[in-house]
Amino acid sequence: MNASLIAKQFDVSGRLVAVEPFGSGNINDTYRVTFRTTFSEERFILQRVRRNVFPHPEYIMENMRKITDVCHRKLEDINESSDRIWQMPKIIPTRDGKDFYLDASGDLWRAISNIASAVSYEKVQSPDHAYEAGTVLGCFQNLISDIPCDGLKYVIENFHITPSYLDQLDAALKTPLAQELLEHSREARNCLALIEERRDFCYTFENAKKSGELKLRPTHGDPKVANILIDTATGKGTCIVDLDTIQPGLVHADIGDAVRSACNPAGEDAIDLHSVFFDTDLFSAFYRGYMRHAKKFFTDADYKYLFDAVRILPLELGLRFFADYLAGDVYFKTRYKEHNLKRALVQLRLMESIESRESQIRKVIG
Ligand code: GN1
Ligand code: MG
Repeated sequence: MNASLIAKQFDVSGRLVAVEPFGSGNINDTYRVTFRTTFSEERFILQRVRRNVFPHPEYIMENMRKITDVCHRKLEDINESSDRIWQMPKIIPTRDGKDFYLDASGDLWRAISNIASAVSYEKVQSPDHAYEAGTVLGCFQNLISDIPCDGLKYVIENFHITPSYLDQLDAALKTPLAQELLEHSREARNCLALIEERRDFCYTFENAKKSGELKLRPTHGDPKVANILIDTATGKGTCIVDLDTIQPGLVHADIGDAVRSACNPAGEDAIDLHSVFFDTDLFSAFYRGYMRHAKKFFTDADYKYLFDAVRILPLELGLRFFADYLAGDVYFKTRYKEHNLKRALVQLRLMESIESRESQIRKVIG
């Protein structure tokens, strides 16, 4: 079924005038839809959720309903006295009152409100932008920090469990395709070596959970700068979007993921590897913004593991891209032949830059 027919299943008034591909997600198909009436226009975001990545897409909607209801309620109060109007998209129901639409082939489609007058960027723009990204993530985590984890579904099993990606790598390495790719590419062999040298480090957070030092909390799962909206009128962060991966996890995965994105000015798709580095000024700005809100729920153990979080997330994402490259690009959408390999190289370069700046980063953390 095509996106236009699906768009009409949602409860929006007026006539459908446009359905355009939207955003740059690596997983789902996203469209911006416009409906018009005689006197107004309504735009919303329509998405088809990829079933090979999210085996139970209805869990996403269950979590999203829970989280957005809590956040909308709290934001009504907070916005009375905050330095900005915090926003959060809402689910637009189908014409028969459901939170999603299942098409004939069983794919889940959902519609969410468009946050107008706000933009997001693929790459970090400035220290002010990094500060806003930190502020938005800290505010969001603080808002959801008292939601009990046992009321949330796991939408992706083993998401951000770093050793599980080592397992995926090991499984891929056993295939003839992976062996052939490795034989023909020195870059691929370099990637593998960088990961192998850090195999033990991959267990850091699983060990901290097992020992009881770090506890599960509700997390966003994908807080890269492209998912942080900035108000075009004020330049302030207004909300975090892409609520697909909300589930119990460690806030450290969110921090590391946001930082690997907000402190790499060259971006995830950098062509020239030499342009990739970890910018400690951007980190310092991000951290200041983040702590404005996060200090309300942070524990001593949370502080203790911050540097490891910053170091492990680019390693984990590099490992994920690399394992997918060796498996024949089955998970992330790719735009050219060695896209996943190039993405992996960028993340691993960033990780090396983080390692070489460890003392500066620790100084910022304090
Ligand atoms: C994927 O599709 P998108 O862009 O929202 C991925 C994230 C990665 C990100 C890297 C469910 O997110 O974990 O950090 O690509 N999402 C999933 O750009 O795996
Ligand atoms: Mg996402």
